[in-house]
Amino acid sequence: MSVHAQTFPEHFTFGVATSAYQVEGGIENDWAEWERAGKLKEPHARCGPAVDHWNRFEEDYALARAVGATAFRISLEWARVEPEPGRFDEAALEAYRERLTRMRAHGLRPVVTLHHFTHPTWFAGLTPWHLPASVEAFRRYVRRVAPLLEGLDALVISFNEPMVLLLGGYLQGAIPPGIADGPRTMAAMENMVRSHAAARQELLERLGRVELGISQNMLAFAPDRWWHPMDRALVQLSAQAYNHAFHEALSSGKLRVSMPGVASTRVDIPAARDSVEFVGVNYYTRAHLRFVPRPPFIEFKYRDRRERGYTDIGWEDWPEGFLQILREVRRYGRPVWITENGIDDRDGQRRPSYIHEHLAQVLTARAEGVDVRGYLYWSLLDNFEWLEGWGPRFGLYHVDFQTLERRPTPACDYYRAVATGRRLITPAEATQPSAAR
Ligand code: IFM
Repeated sequence: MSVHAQTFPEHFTFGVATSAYQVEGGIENDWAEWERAGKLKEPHARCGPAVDHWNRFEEDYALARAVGATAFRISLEWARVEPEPGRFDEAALEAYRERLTRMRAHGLRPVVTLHHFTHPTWFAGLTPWHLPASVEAFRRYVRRVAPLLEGLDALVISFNEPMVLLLGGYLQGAIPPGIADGPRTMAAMENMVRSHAAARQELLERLGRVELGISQNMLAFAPDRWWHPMDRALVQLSAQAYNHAFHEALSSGKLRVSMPGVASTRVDIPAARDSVEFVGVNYYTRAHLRFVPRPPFIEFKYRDRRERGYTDIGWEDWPEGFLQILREVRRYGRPVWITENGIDDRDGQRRPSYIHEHLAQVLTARAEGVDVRGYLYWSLLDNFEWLEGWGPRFGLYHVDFQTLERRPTPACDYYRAVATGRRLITPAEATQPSAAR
């Protein structure tokens, strides 16, 4: 790699990512209900106080600055803001405004997700995503939170990983609201696209301009049997449906999904056309797909074909797939933000090289002309990992889940060295005294 290709320009942003339910603590929403129903892998696990970010936000902003971050991704918890339909909690709104203002004061650009998997407890009963009323419910919420963003130059993400919610919550029934129905999944997807467009209108009305996108979980798909035509066909269909259909709808206004025997839709939503300023990519791993001759016709596997060793959550460590995805999103002709990338690494030893190898792919993509503007590491802190509960550890900072003490992992020094030095160095180089200069 040339010296130029190893360097991040001044305007490239390094940051960290979190989400409300996973870190704040004390939230009553549909996930808290799901936990009480014993539906996590470990049926007694609870998110509860999470890692108390709600009270420790100043400390956490300082921790982010200490690793060289200049952007901080949070999400607003809809359930805090609108605990009953149409009743907004002014104190919660004020508390979020204070947190965003303090974030700015710490020198961190806010990256604000409006929806990160969770809902107020009333949502699924009254306006679940498969009903058109969900669009007006989301619009009403966004109208009330839009003023919080005034004057902050925030990057705004309408939905985090909508396909994860749709697959898990509407097609498989494994996460709230626990529906397992193909046509409802497609109706929900359409309404989420419409809701993004509605959110955009509300934000523009209030703020005049907005930098808006979604954060899409993108998998590098591969055929389980490279020679098998059905496995290869599944890769094409899945990449289109899972990785691209949402991005494409927000670019062209045309929502197209075709997963024969599973779920399909074809609908034009003109309000969604050109409705993003950036493309948000969450990249973690590769997935191998195998055709099976019975519903749902797909088997999904993580393989370790290069023998790098699975990450602790059991995912393949496949940095090459990151480049593949970055090349693919160039087609949208928009700046790209890596809104998440990270590793569950429970002893923290492997994280520096994971970051190094993934940032190398970002630099290669940039050298090829992909306009990647920023990288937000998932996550600043160890936190609550949904169905997996408290096992996984993605944090730059290790959190003692009893005392909530935050302790740096080796990746903190590494990330700071790269983010402040603006040059991709190896983890070994970062331990040498001159590294961060
Ligand atoms: O923790 C999640 C996050 O909420 C969404 N993206 C993937 C992360 C790791 O699984």
